[in-house]
Amino acid sequence: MKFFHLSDLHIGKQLHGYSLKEDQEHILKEVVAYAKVLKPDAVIIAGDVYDKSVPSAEAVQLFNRFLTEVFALPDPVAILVISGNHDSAERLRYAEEILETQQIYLAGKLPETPQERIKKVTLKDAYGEVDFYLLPFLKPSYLKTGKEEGQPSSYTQAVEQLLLRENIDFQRRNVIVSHQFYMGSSAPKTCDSEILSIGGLDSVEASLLLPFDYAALGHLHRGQKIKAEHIRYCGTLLKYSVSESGDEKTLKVVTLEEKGKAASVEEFPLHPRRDVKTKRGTLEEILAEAKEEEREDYVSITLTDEVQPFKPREQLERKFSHILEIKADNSRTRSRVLMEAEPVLLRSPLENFRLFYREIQGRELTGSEEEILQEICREMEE
Ligand SMILES: [Mn+2]
Repeated sequence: MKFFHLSDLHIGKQLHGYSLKEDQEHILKEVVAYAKVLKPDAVIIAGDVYDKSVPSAEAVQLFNRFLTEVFALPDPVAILVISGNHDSAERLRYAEEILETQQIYLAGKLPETPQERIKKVTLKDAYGEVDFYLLPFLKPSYLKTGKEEGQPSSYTQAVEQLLLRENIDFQRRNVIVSHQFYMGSSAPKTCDSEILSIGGLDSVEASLLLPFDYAALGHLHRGQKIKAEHIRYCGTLLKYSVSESGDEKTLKVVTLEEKGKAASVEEFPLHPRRDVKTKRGTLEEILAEAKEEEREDYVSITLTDEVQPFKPREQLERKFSHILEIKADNSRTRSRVLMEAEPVLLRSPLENFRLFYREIQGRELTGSEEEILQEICREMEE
């Protein structure tokens, strides 16, 4: 059994205001080209197909084209998709039952009541059957147990409850597809293009997935293993933030042989239309070193000039057509950062508003205005 492990396509995403449509189109075409050659049995998308729960018509068209091209390949390929936290589960599972007859499995709906089950898809190869469990993104509150004592209090408990209900036969080959923040003993590598809750409150204990033959995960945008070789995030196909500029994005192809034999994961290089890069130096240095082939790349530029150069953006735009940001790092900005790092006085919301009001309006609050605000602050605290 060979399958492509994809996740976090975030179709429709923008990068610092630039539409990534052409980049996403280009990279999905490369995935299709790889499928033509490598002939996988399945393509798995582990959540965050779209960047928004209400994707643009353009984004829907792009995904539609990708599905159509995979579907049109000479050798049949099953397509398995779960919804991520960015997707609308209901919209993603449009025409779910009809599409299933064509080997396109869309899991958007979570088994909410104890009677419902996780969507299971069984595919066959020379070694027999493989069960794929498609678990869409979930929060503990999504599960309706009907009584308070059974209600999961953490993300780990919620996933555990759902898996226990399945009575999975671990003598068989099983793959779980899930979109959560799984954590092993050490903290996973995160980056700026993900939205995670502060302090990892949404984390799920990865050891729950150990009994599976492979865990195809989505949510984290950096490809990585969690806790074991066979529990993996594939990472995004494209760099979705400046913090990923040094990463190498690859296509992950998983092969499962007979039960008991470890899954193998091969990585294939991807060739994005535009790279995401960081540049650092004086304006003169950056202009002199700019290469023609990086003209279209997305660049984050840090200028180290001690004296503010003349119209830096205009000059840089002659060399780079997709500038994400221009930052300054010199002794002045560093001393400013140091000053800002001095302890900040903690003021009450009311005091802060008074100061803000004075600055904007040029006068103090009147007595009645002050009363209204006191009332609002009280309500806020309650
Ligand atoms: Mn994502």
